[in-house]
Amino acid sequence: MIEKKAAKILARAIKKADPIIIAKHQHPDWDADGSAFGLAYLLKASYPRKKIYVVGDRLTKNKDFEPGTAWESKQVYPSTTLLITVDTANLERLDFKGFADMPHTIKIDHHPDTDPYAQYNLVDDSAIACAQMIVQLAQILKWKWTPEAANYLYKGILTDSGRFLHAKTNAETFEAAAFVNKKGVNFQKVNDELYVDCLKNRQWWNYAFNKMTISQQGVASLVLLPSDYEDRKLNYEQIKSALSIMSGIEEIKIWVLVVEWKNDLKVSLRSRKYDVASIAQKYHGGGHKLAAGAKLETLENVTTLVNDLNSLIVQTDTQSKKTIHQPQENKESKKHGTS
Ligand SMILES: [Mn+2]
Repeated sequence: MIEKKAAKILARAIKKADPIIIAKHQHPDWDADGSAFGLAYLLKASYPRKKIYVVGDRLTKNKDFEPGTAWESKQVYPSTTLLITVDTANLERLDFKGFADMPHTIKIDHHPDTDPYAQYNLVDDSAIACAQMIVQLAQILKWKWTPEAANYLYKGILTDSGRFLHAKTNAETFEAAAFVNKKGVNFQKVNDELYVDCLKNRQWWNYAFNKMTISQQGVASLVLLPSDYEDRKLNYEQIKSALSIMSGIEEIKIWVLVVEWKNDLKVSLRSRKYDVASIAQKYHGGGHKLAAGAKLETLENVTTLVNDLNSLIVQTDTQSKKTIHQPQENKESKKHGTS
């Protein structure tokens, strides 16, 4: 839950600011896009005279709050410029080049605050989605609502919570969802927009599922190369969505997706139980205990990575067998989610 004191600090900074630039992480997901646009529509409704921009890649063709091409190359920003970043844990991942030139910066995020890069860092890592935090801020600060703001923020909550299934989903999540519903969200419509898929994507999943391999210990791995996706006219998000075909399968304890994209080997690691972040750290990555990301240097490293994950399963299972007769609450799994 966001403290009133923290919300007031944000409100004071916003009152003094013009323009306000809202930035998010590279390759935005719906929580990043939803938080950024949700916040932009709320601020525009509440402070109609302020200039508000959303920078970086977008998930849709929405042209609102576009900064124009000149903006990012601008040498001097007015001293009243405020940058608000959403859903972005590390500065390295921020989809905005002008950070160093920003006179005022605020970070609003729900990941562990390992990189407090802004002048003010409003972080709640108990929140399932950054969008949930924006809804709470709007409630505390009594911002004006529009149906667009409500729809964008609901998409962030719905996707980061895995449709209200992931570990950190709680009463606050449902309260935020109920609140945006009263502000104009049509649950059915949003669900159809996000989850009704096209045949091309399902055929891609089918192809990917057949390419997946599973180790004896239960590590599923899927390596997707340009030769796999080039002829299919898929964007990065669509390619990466193949990660989800490996989830929710009893025999698969850890699942790994490696995508070769623009000369990078991007790795996504997921599990229901095992601390995959500890392995991700070995491979230029990190993240949550059950959902982490990494980068590989060569394709040969996939074997090493899978071996490390096999060992992680064996070690964790041996450890839990040893401690089985002294039951204790697993605090770790409560602290970390899969957002
Ligand atoms: Mn998020």
